[in-house]
Amino acid sequence: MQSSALSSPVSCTPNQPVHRWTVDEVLALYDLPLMDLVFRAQQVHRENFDANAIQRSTLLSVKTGGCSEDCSYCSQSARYDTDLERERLMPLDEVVAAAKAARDKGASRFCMGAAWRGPKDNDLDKVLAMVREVKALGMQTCVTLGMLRDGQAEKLKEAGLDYYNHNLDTDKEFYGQVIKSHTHDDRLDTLEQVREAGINVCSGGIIGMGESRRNRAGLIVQLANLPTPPESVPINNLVPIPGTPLADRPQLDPFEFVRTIAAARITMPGSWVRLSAGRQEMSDELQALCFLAGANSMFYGDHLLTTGNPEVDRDDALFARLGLKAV
Ligand code: SAM
Ligand code: DTB
Ligand code: SF4
Repeated sequence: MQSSALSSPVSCTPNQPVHRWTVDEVLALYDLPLMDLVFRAQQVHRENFDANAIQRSTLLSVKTGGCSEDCSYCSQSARYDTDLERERLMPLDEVVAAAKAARDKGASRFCMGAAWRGPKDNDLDKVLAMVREVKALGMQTCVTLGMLRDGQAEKLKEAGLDYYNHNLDTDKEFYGQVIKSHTHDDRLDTLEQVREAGINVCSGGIIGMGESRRNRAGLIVQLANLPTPPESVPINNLVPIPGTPLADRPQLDPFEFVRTIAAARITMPGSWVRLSAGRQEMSDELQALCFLAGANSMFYGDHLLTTGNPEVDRDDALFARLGLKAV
């Protein structure tokens, strides 16, 4: 007779991914005919989620521009001439008013972003007050503040933070071609601190930066093979920003974006996959295809951090046309 461990088809130990993906396996997903890939992603999606429910987060840039880092895609790096007005940390009352407005329009999560390499302790204290007050409105809270130092994640957890966003952005191989002021390992280190503090992890990447399909597959593998995959996986399409080194990158085939969503869905079946930056330029039909491929989260509100997002009325009309419900 087999032992129960042997007879069990997958050993699903907490904190262990069900399957360790290889880059070749994920490349094989990318290489499937699109209809087969989307069908498979939709099957996985339906086994794990309500296929008609989309989670909506609203973003607010609480500290804009003047960032020390050199991320080649970013409007907020002080190293590039991007025409962006640098702003100080927003006052608490303005942040709370924006969160209330987002809640009243139907967002379930409020995500506050700061253009920092990482927060200084006195800035962190101000963000902790924002987290407490937004949480008190009954919303889920998320912040993205850059790299964290020892003890900072614990303070965020104590303040009631639900999610910390920190993207791997691209795979380890391509990372140094896009960002030189910090490393992929630095990003992993912060993700570990967030996880250890008991905060949900939000981590994804950007596609369309000139990376290869292998790099895209590598990013998906690195996210899926984390000791625990991120609860939330934002997939951003590069928004080209004049003045940045990536301003003139040619547009990627939109179906490659759909394939990336599908690969994220199949490899991270229990994660919320977010259709993120770049949505303003997408047709309603392309967005519907992304939902079919397993995206079930989006940024909702007229702005991302420094660039536009579809207007709330357009999104509401899309939800009505597709019979989607917000969660
Ligand atoms: N400074 C913090 C950090 O780097 O984690 C938080 C803010 S940063 C703007 C958050 C994320 O926005 C980046 O990791 C990147 O994935 C995304 N992002 C920034 N600029 C973008 C662009 N032009 N197009 C697409 N995504 C972008
Ligand atoms: C994420 O993955 N995308 C959001 C959020 N996390 C912080 C940011 C997108 C930024 C797009 C460019 C901008 O508006 O500056
Ligand atoms: Fe700074 Fe974040 Fe922009 Fe990089 S992505 S330049 S760390 S704000």
